[in-house]
Amino acid sequence: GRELTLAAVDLGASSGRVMTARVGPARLDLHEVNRFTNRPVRVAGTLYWDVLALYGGVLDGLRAAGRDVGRLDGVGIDSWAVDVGLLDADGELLGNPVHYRDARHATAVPAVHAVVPPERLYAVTGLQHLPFNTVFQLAAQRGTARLAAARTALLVPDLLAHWLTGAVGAEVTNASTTGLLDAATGEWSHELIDALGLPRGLFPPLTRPGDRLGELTADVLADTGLTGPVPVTAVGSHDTASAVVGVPAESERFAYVSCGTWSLAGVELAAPVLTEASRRAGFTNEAGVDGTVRYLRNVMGLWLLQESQRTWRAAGLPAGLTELLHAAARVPAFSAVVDCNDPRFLPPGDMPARIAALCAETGQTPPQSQAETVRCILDSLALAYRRAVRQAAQLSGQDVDVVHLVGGGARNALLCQLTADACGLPVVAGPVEAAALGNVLVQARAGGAVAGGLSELRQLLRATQEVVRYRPSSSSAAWDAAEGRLPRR
Ligand code: ADP
Ligand code: LRH
Repeated sequence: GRELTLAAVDLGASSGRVMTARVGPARLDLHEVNRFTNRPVRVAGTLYWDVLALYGGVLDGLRAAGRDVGRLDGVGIDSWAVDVGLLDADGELLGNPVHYRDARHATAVPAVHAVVPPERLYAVTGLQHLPFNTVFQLAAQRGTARLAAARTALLVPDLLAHWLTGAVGAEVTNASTTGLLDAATGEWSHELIDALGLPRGLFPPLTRPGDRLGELTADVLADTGLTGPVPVTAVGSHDTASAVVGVPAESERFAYVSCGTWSLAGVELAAPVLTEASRRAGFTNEAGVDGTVRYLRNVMGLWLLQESQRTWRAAGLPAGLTELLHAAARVPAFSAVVDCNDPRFLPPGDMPARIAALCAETGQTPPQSQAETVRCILDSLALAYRRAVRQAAQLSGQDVDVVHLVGGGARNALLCQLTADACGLPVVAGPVEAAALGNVLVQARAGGAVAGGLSELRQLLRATQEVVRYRPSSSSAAWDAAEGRLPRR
C-alpha cells in the first residue's frame, strides 16, 4: 500500500486533540497539531458540553494540520459515548448536548425500568447499566419542547462529522452505548424505541468503521485552508472502540485498561456475554471495530484525581500532578481504599471530601494529606482494575496473561506498577494516544495504506510505538486483604 497522511480528531472528557499521522505498511508516525481544554459549562442548573468551542478546536486543528502537512488524505472523528445533539426539522442544533454527568438523566431510570425491566434491557442491548445511558437521557426529556421539536439525534462524533460534511448517520460502535441498539442484530432496537415512545426517525441510519461518510464541505475547506477533496471516514467513533484498536496486543490473551478520565477495563471478545451474572456484575458488551465485542466495565478513572486537583486548586493549594504522584509514591500502600464506582463520585464536586467520607463509612482512617488522598485513589483504582480484569476473564472464559494500559494514565508509572501488582500480571503501558492511533489505523485500512484485521493493525503498533513494561512485584496476599475491605459488588 501507499502511505497516507491522515488526521484524527479525538475528543476526551478532559481535552480534545487533533493529530496528524503518516501511515503505511511499515510506518505509523503521529503528531499532535492542536490540543484544547474541554470545559463543560453549567447553565441554570444543567451541565452542558460547549460543543461549538469543541468544533472550533477541531477547525483550528484541521487548519494547523494543513499548514504542517499540506494535503490531508482523510479525517476521522472519535469522542466520548452516550451524549447526543438534537437537530430540528431544519437541521439546526436544539441547544447544547447535555453532559453525561448532569444529575437529571438518572431521574428517568425508574420510569424506563417500569416500561422495560433492566433484565430485558440487558438481554436486548448487552449494555451495562449506567444512569446516563442515552436511553435514560431521552426519557428524562419526555414532554419537553426540545424533544418534541427534535427530528434527528446525533452522537457527538456524528454531530461533528455532520457539520464537517453534511452527512447524517450513527456510527455503530458509539450507537452501541445508547441502550437502544440490539446486540444480536447490530441494528436499532425498534422493540425498545417503540416501548419508550420515541420516534424511530430520531435514529439515523447506522454507519460502520471504514465507511466513507462524505467530504469536507466547501465551507470547511475555505475556513481551514485545506485543499479538497478531503474524505471523512467512519472510524470506531466511540473513543474507547478506537482505543481498543490502538492496544498493541501480541496474542488474544490480553485484558486492557483504557485509562483517561474514565477507565474502561475488560477484554475483547468475538461474541457478547448476555448472562444474568454478567448483568449483575455490571459488564457491558459494546460494539468494537470489525464486529468484536468490548466486554468491559466502566471504572470511575482518573476523574477522581482530576476533580481532587480542581478542588485543591480552588482552595489555593498546590496541585501539580508530578509533585502529587511523587508524594503519593512515599505513602504506605493501602492506608485506605474506597470503591471507586460509588455513584457519589459521578458528579463534579469535592472528591477529597467524598473520599474521606467513604473511608469513614467503611471504618477506615480517612486520608489526612493530599499525598494520602492521591495514594488512596491510585490503590483503589488498581483494586478496581483487578476486579474488572478478573471478573471479565471469569464471566467470558477469555484467558488473560497480560494487561495493556493505554491512554493518559499510561504516563502514571505508579498507577501502572500498582495495576501490575494488583492484577498479578505484567502490564504493558502505552501508547498514550491509543484512541488517535486506532482512529488513523481504521482510516488507513479503508484507504488501502495497510491491510488485514485487528491483529495486523496491532502488529504495526508494536513495530512503531513505544511501550513501558511493568512486572508484578508485591505479594498478592496484600491485595486480597485490601480487596476484603471493599464492599462486595
Ligand atoms: P481523556 O481522553 O478522558 O480526556 P486522557 O487519556 O487524555 O483523558 O488522560 C488524561 C489523564 O492522564 C490526566 O487526567 C492525568 O491523570 C493523566 N496524565 C496525563 N499526563 C500525565 C503525566 N505526565 N503523568 C501522569 N499522569 C498523566
Ligand atoms: C470514555 C467514554 C466511556 C463512556 C464515557 C461516557 O471517554 O467514552 O467509554 O462510558 O466516556
